Amino acid sequence: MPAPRTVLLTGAAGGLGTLMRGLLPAYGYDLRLFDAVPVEGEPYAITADLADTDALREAVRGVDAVLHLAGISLESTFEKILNANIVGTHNLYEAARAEGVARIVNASSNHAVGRTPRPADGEPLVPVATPHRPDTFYGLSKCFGEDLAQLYWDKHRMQTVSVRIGSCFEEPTTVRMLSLWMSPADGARLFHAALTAEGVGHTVVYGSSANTRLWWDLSPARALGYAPQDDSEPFAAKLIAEQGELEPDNPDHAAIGGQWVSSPPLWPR
Ligand code: NAI
Ligand code: 15L
Repeated sequence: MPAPRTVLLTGAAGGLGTLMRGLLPAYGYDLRLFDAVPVEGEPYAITADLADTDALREAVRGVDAVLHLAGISLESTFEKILNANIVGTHNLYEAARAEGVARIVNASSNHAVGRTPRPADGEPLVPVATPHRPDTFYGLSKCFGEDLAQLYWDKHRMQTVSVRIGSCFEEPTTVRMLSLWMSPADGARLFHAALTAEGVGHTVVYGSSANTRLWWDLSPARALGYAPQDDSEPFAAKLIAEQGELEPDNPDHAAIGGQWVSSPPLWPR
C-alpha cells in the first residue's frame, strides 16, 4: 500500500499516545488526534469517546491509517472493559470500514498471552502462534481485538497489524520489564514499520526492543522491516540489585504477565 500520511492516533492523551505524538511526526506523518479527554496543548484534537459512533466516523474520514491506542490500559471491571475495549474497538473498526480506511495498527498486549509460561534459560522463545492465554479481563479484550482484526481482514480486506506490546515506557522499572521493554524510539520504529509494510493482511507481532533477556520471538516484527536499536540490559544491574532475580518457583515470576496473573494493577476510574 502507498505510505500512509494522515494517521488517526486514538488514545493521544495517554502515556504511549504522548510519546508517539512526539516521535511519529519525524517519520512524515500528519497525526489527527482522538481521545476521551482533552489532549494538552492540542486544541484541534478530537475529544470524544469510542462509544460515540458519529464522532468516530468523522474522525476516520479521509485518513490513510489508524494507530489505535485508546482504551482501558489496565485491569478493570468486565463492564468497563467491555464498553471501552471491546465495543469501542468494534466501533472503530466499523467506522474505518465504512470510510474505506485501509489499515489499522492495533495496540494488543503481552497480557493477551499473559498466562503463558516465560521461557527458562535455553528454552525456545515464545512464538506469536502461541494460543491466547489472557491473564485478566483486560488481556481478554486484547484477544478480542486480535480476533476482530482477523475477521475484518477475512471479510472486508481491512489490514491490521496487532502489536502485542510489552512495556513501553522511558525506562524499564522492574526485572520483568527487562525482558518486555520497548523503548519509545523502538516503539515508533515498530509502529512505522506496521503502518508501511506491504501485504500484512492481519499480522500479529510482539512489540519490544532487542532485549538481551527477551522472552518472545521478534522475527515477525522484523519481517515487517522493524529493526530495533535498543536493549534494556544497561538497566539490569540496578534493577536486579534492588529487586532480585526472577525466581522460577514464585508464581508472580512464572508467566509473561508477571504479577498481573495474581494481582493486576487496576484502572483508576
Ligand atoms: P493510557 O491509559 O496511558 O492511555 C489510554 C488512553 O485512552 C487515555 O488517554 C484514555 O483517556 C483513552 N481512552 C480510554 N478509554 C477511552 C474511550 N472509551 N474512548 C476514548 N479514549 C479512551 O495507556 P497507554 O499506556 O498509553 O497505552 C496505550 C495502548 O497501548 C492501550 O490500548 C494499552 O492497552 C496498550 N498497551 C500499552 C502498553 C504500555 O506499555 N504502555 C503495553 C501493552 C499494551
Ligand atoms: C500493559 O498492557 C499495560 O497497558 C501497561 O500499562 C503495562 O503495564 C504493560 O502491559 C506491562 O505488562 O508492563
